[in-house]
Amino acid sequence: MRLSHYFLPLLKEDPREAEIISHRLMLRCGMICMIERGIYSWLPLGLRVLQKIQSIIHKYQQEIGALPMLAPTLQPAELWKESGRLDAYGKEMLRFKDRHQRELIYGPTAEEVLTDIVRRHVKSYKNLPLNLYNIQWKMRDEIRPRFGVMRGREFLMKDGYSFDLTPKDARISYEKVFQSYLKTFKAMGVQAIPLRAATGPIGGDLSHEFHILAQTGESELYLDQNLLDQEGLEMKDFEKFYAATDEKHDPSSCPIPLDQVSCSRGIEVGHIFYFGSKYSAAMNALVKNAGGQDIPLEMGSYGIGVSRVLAAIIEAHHDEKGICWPVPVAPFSLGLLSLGRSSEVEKTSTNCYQRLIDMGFEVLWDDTEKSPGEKLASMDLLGLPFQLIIGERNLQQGLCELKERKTSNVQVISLEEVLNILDTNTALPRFKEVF
Ligand code: P5A
Repeated sequence: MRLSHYFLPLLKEDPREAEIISHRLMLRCGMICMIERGIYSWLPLGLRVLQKIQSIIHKYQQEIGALPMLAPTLQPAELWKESGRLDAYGKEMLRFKDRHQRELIYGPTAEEVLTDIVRRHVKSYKNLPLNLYNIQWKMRDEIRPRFGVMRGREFLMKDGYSFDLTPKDARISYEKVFQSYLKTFKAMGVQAIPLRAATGPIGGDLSHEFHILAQTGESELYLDQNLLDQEGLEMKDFEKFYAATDEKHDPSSCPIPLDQVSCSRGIEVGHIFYFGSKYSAAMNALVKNAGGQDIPLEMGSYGIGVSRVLAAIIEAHHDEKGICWPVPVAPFSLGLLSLGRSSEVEKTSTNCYQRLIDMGFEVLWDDTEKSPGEKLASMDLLGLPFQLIIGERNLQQGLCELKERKTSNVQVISLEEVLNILDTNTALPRFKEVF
């Protein structure tokens, strides 16, 4: 992508309304634009990252056999009357009437919708287990939307729903999602810690939240210090460590010495629930078991805050100059900067851009008239993993600079060497067609 053909409204100054770094950087990089408190437009650069995050989610959902679908954003209030939660959600739920005076809501979550689909079409245990998920906009009329997309009113959520015959099978489904969420967040370049959590208006008695540790996190977490050193654990191993959100933490029944418990702040990027037959019994979603009896489905639901995790990734990956994107979620892998206006710089940059595109890399080429200083600063702000800098002086010796954004490590080498380094970097995504 040529910057001169792109829409990237960068801000030079820190916007005053932004209290935390991810919000500041998202605004400064032209990723989002607020249209109303807690409601944002996603500009081209922001959307690219959102799409990267979504493809990682799809990959790991597919791995556990969960099936993608798309539920509507609007739901009839009737369904929520059936489940008995219409009032429980209170003012967070946006309600309105259509022209026929039918009460509708903008879905804050979709347990009722999915229970309704499954009760219509699944009648036998032979069609189980089933795990359906979607990535869809949700609306929660938060009393205090803040920190940009971190706590929005309209936000993108991955929400999945599992259906099983028995509590034992349902727990297996829960554990599968638990495990796959750890992989999902890791693939996005962040470490998410699972903690025992309260279930709130979703219900049930088994629940875990997934948190990314960050000073700016809104949640207070109580963790066994040893948990932080662990890698590749299964759910049953995690259960051995004490990890609780502030709602669940109880110093009087904490099983480990309190001086071993560290209190940290975290951003809740995922939340999973096992609630058995809460919705299926209320909504009459029954299946026949092997003995021919109709019994209510055993269910769980599983959420990831897709737009929130994007902000959390920035909280975890930035420095004083701007964002440092982890490779898998970076909007482009590489920034190409042409410094100076000589025809040599122009010719080499054009050639280089074309070759990088042909190799399948996602490149953002700053081909604008801005000064070298400005180009370098905005590329650092944008935080693409690599920068390829073509400047007049180096070019006279047939050289250019390859800079790794995260480490600021610079190599002054020939263009062929740069292409070779990039070509052998297997972590960089390659595309046949660049969207
Ligand atoms: C699980 C999926 C649920 O709604 N029903 C379907 C269950 N869980 S949850 O914890 O309430 O939400 C899931 C995740 O959505 C993110 N989230 C938000 N992100 C941005 N702004 C908000 N206002 C907001 N509210 C929830 C969180 O990451 C949460 O874990």
